[in-house]
Amino acid sequence: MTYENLLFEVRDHIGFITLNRPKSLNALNSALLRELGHLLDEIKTNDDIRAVILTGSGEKAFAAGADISEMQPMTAIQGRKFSADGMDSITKLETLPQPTIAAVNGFALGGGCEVALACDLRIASTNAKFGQPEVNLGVTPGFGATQRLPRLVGAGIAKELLLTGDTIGADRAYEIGLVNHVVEPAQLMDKAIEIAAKMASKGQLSVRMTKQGVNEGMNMDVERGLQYETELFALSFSTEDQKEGMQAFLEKRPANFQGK
Ligand code: CO8
Repeated sequence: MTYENLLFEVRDHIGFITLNRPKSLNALNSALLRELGHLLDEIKTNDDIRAVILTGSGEKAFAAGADISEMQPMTAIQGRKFSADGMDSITKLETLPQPTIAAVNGFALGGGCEVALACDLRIASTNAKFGQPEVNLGVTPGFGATQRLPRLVGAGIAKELLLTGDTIGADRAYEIGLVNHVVEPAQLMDKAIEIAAKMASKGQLSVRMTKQGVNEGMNMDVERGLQYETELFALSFSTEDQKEGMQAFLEKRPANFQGK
C-alpha cells in the first residue's frame, strides 16, 4: 500500500514512521489516521521489524493535534466516528507487539500528544512542546489522553494539563515523567535509534512478552498482574531464545537470538 500522509522505511530492523502533513503541522486527519492503522497492521506481522520510531515531518511539529478544519463542522455522530476510528488506530500503536518510540521533534498537542502517549517511550528534542489544548476548543480529548495521561504521570498532574490546556516544554515534560529523555534537536533521531537498536538486539520474544506484561498488567489488579507475569515467565522457557540466552551467559559469549 502507498501512503499519502505518512512516510515509512525500514533500516536495520527498525521501522521509521513519519507523520507527513508538514503544511498543517502534521495535523491528524481521518485519512492519516486510517493510513496509520493500515501500516501498523502490516508492521505487526513483519518479524523483520523489531522496533518502531515515530516522528513528525519538518522541524516544527510532531503533530499539532487532530485536524481542526476537518473537525469544526462535524456533528456529534461524525465526531464520534472520528474519535472511534482514530482511537482504533492509536490503540493499534499501543498494542503493537514491537516496542515503539515517539521521537518528538516539536509540537505534540492534543491528538499529537495522544499519539506519543500510545508509544512505549517518548524522547523529546529541547524544542518539543506538549499539551492537551482541547478545552481551548470546547471539546474533550478524543484519542486517549483522559486515560493514558493520568496512568503515565498521575491524575493530579494530568488534570492540570487537561483542565488548563497549558502547553509545557521538554524539561517540564521530563520532570513529570511524560518523556524519557530530552536531547538537542540534532541528536533526536540518533538517541531514538540508539534505544531502538538496543531493543532490536535482544531476544525478540522476550521483548514482546515483557511489553505485553506491562500493557496487560496495567489493566489488572496487582495480584492478577503478578500471576500473569509468572505465566509469561513460564512461556519464555518454551522458546529457543531462552536456551540460547542462558547458554551464552554460561559460555561467556554474546547471545545469538533467533526470535524463536
Ligand atoms: N489542525 C489543522 N490545522 C492546523 C492544526 C490543527 N490541529 N495546527 C496547525 N494547523 C495549521 C494552521 O492552521 C496553519 O495553516 P495555514 O498555514 O493554512 O494557516 C499551519 O498549520 C501552521 O500553523 P500556525 O500558523 O498556527 O503556526 P504557529 O507556529 O503560529 O502556531 C501552534 C503553532 C501553536 C501549534 C498552532 O498551530 C496551534 O495552536 N494549533 C492547534 C493546536 C491544537 O489546538 N491542537 C489540538 C487539536 S484538538 C485535538 O487534537 C483533539 C484530539 C481528539 C479528537 C477526537 C475526535 C473528536
